[in-house]
Amino acid sequence: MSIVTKSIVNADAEARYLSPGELDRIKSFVTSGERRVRIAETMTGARERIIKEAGNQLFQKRPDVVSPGGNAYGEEMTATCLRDLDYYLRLITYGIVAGDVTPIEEIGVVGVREMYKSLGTPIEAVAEGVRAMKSVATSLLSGEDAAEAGAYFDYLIGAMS
Ligand SMILES: CCC1=C(C)/C(=C/C2=NC(=C\c3[nH]c(/C=C4\NC(=O)[C@H](C)[C@H]4CC)c(C)c3CCC(=O)O)/C(CCC(=O)O)=C2C)NC1=O
Repeated sequence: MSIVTKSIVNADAEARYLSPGELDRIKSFVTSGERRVRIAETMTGARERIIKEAGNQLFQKRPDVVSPGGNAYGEEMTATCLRDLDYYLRLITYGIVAGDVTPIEEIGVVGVREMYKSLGTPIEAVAEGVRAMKSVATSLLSGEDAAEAGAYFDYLIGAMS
C-alpha cells in the first residue's frame, strides 16, 4: 500500500479529514515521485547486468556456496540463486516506487528466515548478494538517487541480518 492509500484508509476509519502530518507525508511522497520512478526505471533497465555482476561478486566472496556441497552448487541451483536475487531486486523496485518498504516486507521478508533455513540456504550469503546488488545498482545512479535506492537495499539487508 502506498502512503496515499494508507493515509486515506486510516483517516476514513475515523471519519476525519487527512491531518496536517498526513498531508505533509503525502506532499513529500508526491514531490519525490519523479525521482523514485526514474530510479526504478534505471534499475529495471539494468536488471540483467545488476544480477550478473552481483552474482559474480557474491560467488567470489563466498565460493563455498557454489562448491560441491554448497547450496547453490551446480548450474541449476546457481540459476535458482540468481533468480532469488532477481526476485529481491524486483521487490526493491516496488518499494522505491511505493516510497515504502511494505511491499518488500510483505512479499520478501516475512518468513524468509524459516524459508531459507528449511532450504539449507545460508541467509547471510543471500544478504551478501543483496549487498552486492546495492553496490552495482547505486554505481549506476547519481548521488541523491543512489542514497534513496540504497535505503531500500539496507532495509532488506537489515531484515536478513
Ligand atoms: C518473491 C518472493 C520469493 C522468494 C524470495 C523466493 C525464494 C525461494 N528460493 C528458493 C530456493 C533456492 N534459493 C537459493 C538461493 C541461494 N542459495 C545460495 O547458496 C545463495 C546464497 C542463494 C542465492 C543468493 C537456492 C540455491 C535455492 C534452491 C535450493 C534447493 O532447491 O535445494 C525457493 C524454493 C522453491 C524454488 O526452488 O523455487 C523459494 C521459495 N520465492 C519467492 O516467491
